[in-house]
Amino acid sequence: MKPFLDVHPEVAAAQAEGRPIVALESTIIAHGMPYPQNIETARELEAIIRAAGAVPATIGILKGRIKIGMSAEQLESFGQNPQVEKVSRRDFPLVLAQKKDGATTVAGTMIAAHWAGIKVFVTGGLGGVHRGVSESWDISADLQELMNTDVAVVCAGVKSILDIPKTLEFLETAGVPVLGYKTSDFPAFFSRSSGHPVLQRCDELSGIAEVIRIKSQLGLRGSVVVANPIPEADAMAKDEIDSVIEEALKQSQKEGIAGKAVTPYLLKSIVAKTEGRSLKANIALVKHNAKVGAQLAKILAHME
Ligand code: PSU
Ligand code: MN
Repeated sequence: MKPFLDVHPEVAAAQAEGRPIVALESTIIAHGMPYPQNIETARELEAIIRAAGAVPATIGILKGRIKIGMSAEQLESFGQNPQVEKVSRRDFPLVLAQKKDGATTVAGTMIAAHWAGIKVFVTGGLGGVHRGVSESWDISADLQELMNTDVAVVCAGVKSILDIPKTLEFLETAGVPVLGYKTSDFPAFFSRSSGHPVLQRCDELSGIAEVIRIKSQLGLRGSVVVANPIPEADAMAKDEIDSVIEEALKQSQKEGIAGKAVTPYLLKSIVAKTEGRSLKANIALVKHNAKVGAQLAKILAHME
């Protein structure tokens, strides 16, 4: 896969010296947040990771080349480009063959991070089993990637646009340990609690790093999910966000939205309906994840 990757010099230097690296996704920039907050956030995440003593590697595809870490201008190009494809596992060969631009999802970013030997990835929310799955069969490819690819993912749980209990059942079947950082309750993205338990609460990142290390030494493939709830001060009232999500779901069904368009449609609709309050919460939780992810990457780098 090396011939398809462009590793940014800052990332390459960190790799050569065994310094901690944190992967970041680009779908959150291109399809998850509006301009200009998407680009501002992408830049801030990189700054937070650097300040914590790790090296950020934002991953995406430009003209058919997989970028592991990007320059400021390259990052900016994801912010306002309506042509940029959303790239999950199935999309890599086509987007590379057509030399297109592509924003990598959680699954896509995990794949590329793994190719580049990066062990920790920070995002906002995972994809999962959609509500109404028995009709739509809509299950995010993120879940299969978590099952198969050995990259730890720091997230704030999943949005309740998804069926949270079914998503957790899938992860259990897939053999993915879901650890709660300072929580015993799987977080629901905008709110700190989904009402469903994680496998284990961990109050220390060193404990989480130990689980990741042993899992890898055992040769058990797949991810460890580090569920890090949104900070209390930034969390939204569950009632408010739940009713907005209900409305967005109904609207998407009425408009016949399907396939890879579903998640971006719902995200956009939620931002519009909350007049940006959800966007503020979204930005706060990813920043928090970036800080925790950088600390985790540092501990893991020391263990090696
Ligand atoms: N959930 C969010 N924000 C996001 C996404 C999901 O709260 O930005 C993005 C991620 O990139 C995730 C993708 O990997 O959507 C999942 O899309 P799908 O459901 O089509 O697999
Ligand atoms: Mn889907």
